[in-house]
Amino acid sequence: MADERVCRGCGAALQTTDEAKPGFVPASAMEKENILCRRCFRIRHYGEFMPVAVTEADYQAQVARIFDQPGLVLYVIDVFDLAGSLVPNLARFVLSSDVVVVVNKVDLLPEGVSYEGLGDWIRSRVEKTRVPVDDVLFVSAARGHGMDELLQLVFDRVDSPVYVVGMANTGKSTLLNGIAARADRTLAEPYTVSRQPGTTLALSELILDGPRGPVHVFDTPGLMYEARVVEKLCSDCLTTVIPRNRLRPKVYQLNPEQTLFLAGIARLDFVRGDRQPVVLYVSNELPIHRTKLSRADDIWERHRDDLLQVPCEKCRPTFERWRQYRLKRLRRDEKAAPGSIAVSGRGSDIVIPGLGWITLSGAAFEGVLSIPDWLHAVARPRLIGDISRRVGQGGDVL
Ligand SMILES: Nc1nc2c(ncn2[C@@H]2O[C@H](COP(=O)(O)OP(=O)(O)OP(=O)(O)O)[C@@H](O)[C@H]2O)c(=O)[nH]1
Ligand SMILES: [Mg+2]
Ligand SMILES: [Zn+2]
Ligand SMILES: [Zn+2]
Repeated sequence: MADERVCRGCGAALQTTDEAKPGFVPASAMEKENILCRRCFRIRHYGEFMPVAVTEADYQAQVARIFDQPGLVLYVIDVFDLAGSLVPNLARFVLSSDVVVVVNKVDLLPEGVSYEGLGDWIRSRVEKTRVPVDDVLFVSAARGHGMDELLQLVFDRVDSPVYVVGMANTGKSTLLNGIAARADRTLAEPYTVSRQPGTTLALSELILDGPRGPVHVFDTPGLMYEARVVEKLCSDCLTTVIPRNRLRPKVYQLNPEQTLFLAGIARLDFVRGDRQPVVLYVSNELPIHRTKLSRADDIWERHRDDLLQVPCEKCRPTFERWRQYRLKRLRRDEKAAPGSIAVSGRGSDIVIPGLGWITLSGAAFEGVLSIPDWLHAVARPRLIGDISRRVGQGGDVL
């Protein structure tokens, strides 16, 4: 595995014959020691991106190694897109391994989040896919939070391999670069990281010199999965939609018959109920537009470019068809109707995977949430307790 003939950045086998295929380098470059393929070179230096889809069959062939040589699986989850982070059919590969769910990108979470509540919710969602979870860790691979604790787990694995596994774009390569840096292992070439999914193409091995002996850690390619916000948007749109900094909650005091547009990606109609605060946890850059329910269709028809902005014209065709959920705060004895989302009397977070979430307070609410038809919204107990308290803590009241 520690073969010189693979690209240090993405794991692709190096070749000099086909420029269009992964792993291409000009023949003259083959003489060097730590070789970076041309694609990695361009991603790093020019921010160009040439996504390469790892097919499911290819992917499974690669992760089959985990089944043959069990060890510690670090299952990396994007805290912003749990649904889009669950690897289909992972269970059968990891049954004999220890699985630690590594919830990444927590630097983006607003202050005041209940990590316990979030951890329980994530654990239960992962366990529903039959993957046994030994532990849940919260990290920011990019900013370092939680990485020391993670490194201790890794250093303990002197007798079996460690695999960093997860869907494309969850931050696996960033995590490995962070582990290497913390383990005082200077990489001649860091693993290639990019804003778009489909960066790492094959397994690549990193040998750490731990206090108890050498540890073998593997970066793995991420599986692509089309029904995710991150795979439907161009690089420009992603700059607006994917948060880059800690979220600042936006609090809207809404009256019935008002609508909120979360760019041109989601629409919340508040049809009936009590005036109440509605809190948005989305990228600070995402354009939000509040209007009367009676004007909302007109905004959608005529103001996508100036008011809603994202998705851009090029990305728009995949965002034309909506899926609609009825949202309703239920009374105690009431059951949710099919196709609807129940809001608890204690308040709920309505999660839109890859975009963020909307917190409803639990006051009387009836409305409709519209999102693209390839996405699925879910409700979870709210992560942040008292909304009115939040307002004083850096939230914007609008
Ligand atoms: N805010 C934040 N962004 C992160 C963090 N870790 C990774 N990212 C970003 O997530 C994106 C994907 O990171 P990668 O490390 O390339 O993800 P990957 O899982 O290796 O992706 P593939 O190789 O495509 O499977 C990049 O834009 C990273 O900067 C983090 O801790 N916080
Ligand atoms: Mg990667
Ligand atoms: Zn490469
Ligand atoms: Zn776009």
